Amino acid sequence: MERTFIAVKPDGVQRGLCGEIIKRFEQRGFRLVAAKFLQASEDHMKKHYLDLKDKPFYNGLCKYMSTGPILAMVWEGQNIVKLGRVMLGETNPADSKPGSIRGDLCIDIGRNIIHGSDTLENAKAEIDLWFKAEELVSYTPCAQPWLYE
Ligand code: D4T
Repeated sequence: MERTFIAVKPDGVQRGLCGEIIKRFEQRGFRLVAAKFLQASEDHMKKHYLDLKDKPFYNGLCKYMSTGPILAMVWEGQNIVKLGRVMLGETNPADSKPGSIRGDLCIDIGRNIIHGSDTLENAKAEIDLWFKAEELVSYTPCAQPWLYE
């Protein structure tokens, strides 16, 4: 089992898309392990997006991400880092296929509503940045044998 960090960005929260996004992960069969609703500081977002620090959009992105609430979550499941990214679609919603979250629900790259970890290593680092170990809940969902062979 893998874990990934998924966040509904301020635009997704303001547009009332938290429920739709949670629904998609639940219906796929993934398990919610942790969630918190918060307004992140610009410094926190600078840590989160540190690998993009040389990009021209870095400062604006970090500032924007701190302007409103975020729904931060950890989801668990087999191969979830890769499958989560497929569910999200491409970074640019214009390149995202219908059926993906970005392909169905947004238009602009700077307002692409959701973040998902892109590698297992980044998922671990992002989960550590956003959550304390005791905030992650372990349990066995009753559907487990109906999801996995
Ligand atoms: P996140 O990290 O938000 O899930 O997005 P991605 O993993 O899909 O893409 P990314 O790290 O390259 O970009 C992070 C974030 O920056 C915004 N962005 C990106 C932007 O405003 N302008 C741009 O040109 C790019 C490439 C969108 C996502």
